[in-house]
Amino acid sequence: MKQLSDIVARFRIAGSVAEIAPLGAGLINDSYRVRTGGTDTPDYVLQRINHAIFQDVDLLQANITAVTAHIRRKLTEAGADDIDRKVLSFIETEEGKTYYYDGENYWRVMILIPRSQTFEAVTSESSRHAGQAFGLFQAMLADLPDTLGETIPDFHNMEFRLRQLREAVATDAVGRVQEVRDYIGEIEKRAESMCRAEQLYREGKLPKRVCHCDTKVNNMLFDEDGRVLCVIDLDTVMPSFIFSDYGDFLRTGANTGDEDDKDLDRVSFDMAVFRAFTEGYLSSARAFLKPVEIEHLPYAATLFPYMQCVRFLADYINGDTYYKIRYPEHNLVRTRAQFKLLQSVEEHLPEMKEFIAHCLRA
Ligand code: GN1
Ligand code: MG
Repeated sequence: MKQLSDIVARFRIAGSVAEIAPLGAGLINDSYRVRTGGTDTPDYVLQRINHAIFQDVDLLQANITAVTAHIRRKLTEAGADDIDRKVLSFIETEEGKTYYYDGENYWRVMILIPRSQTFEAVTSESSRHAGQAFGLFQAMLADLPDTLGETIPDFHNMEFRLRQLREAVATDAVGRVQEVRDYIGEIEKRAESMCRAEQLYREGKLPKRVCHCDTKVNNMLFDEDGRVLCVIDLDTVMPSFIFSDYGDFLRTGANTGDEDDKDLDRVSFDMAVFRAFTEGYLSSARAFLKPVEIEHLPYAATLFPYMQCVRFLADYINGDTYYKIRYPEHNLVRTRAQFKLLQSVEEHLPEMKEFIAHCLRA
């Protein structure tokens, strides 16, 4: 691989590179923080795009350019302050493109938003802000004139994810199926009810909207006061059901344990986070949501731990070809933790329904 500094040099950055160091905890792309010398030049984020997963980098970057330009326009129209901290800015190469191909890998560079922080966990207070921010993100993109392509086809299509798991089971490439039979059984038991969104879509009852599709907590930047500045990791912004953004935030934000917790006693669904996030989300999204979307929010809270469980398990059975792992059983540990979370969410379903009804009366 080429020197990272040679790659950065292809982009029109301000200042000179002082240091490049690994950044973040994503499971797909590799990110680096690029520190520049001097006090008046920004720092940057250099990212190696996972080209095996995002196969059409042109489409990917075109989506991101359309989305960030649209949000910037909306913020400007609304007279927002500090816009450069509220939307990502990508840097062009000498050839005027937003990515660089070195013959082997695809790279991109964006400005590192100053005085921002990421979290792996949230409080109920910050979840309220996050809910509002995602509602706003969807609202701002509701009138995006460009049609976005699917950067990963069928990304949050539950029927498709189940088909992938079933294929993995049938192939049993590395002989792991036997040890996970119980999980496969639990997944199959719920399969039909979890495909409710696709069913409603086919019946013409449920719309697709532009969604972020990876609203896990560490994909947003918070300011010093715990308010959401900006949503990052825009690779999966594409048309989907609003359940994607609502559900995936709760999957990560309302988990009292970690996504890959080995101690299942730590994993449960935090209703205080659920309540705060839901209130925040409804405050900015209620105006454009259809009744069928609101009615299925509790379903969305179950769908994402379930889908993630299916995806982690399929990857485990396939021999760990998709997600970065840190140890051989990692995807199995993740599967177990997501399943435990799912069970906890299921126990809270009546309470969630009641809370949403209460929000709508308020
Ligand atoms: C991946 O890139 P990252 O780590 O934010 C994945 C999400 C999963 C998540 C699980 C493109 O997100 O869909 O929910 O891991 N992204 C892709 O932690 O598959
Ligand atoms: Mg990420």
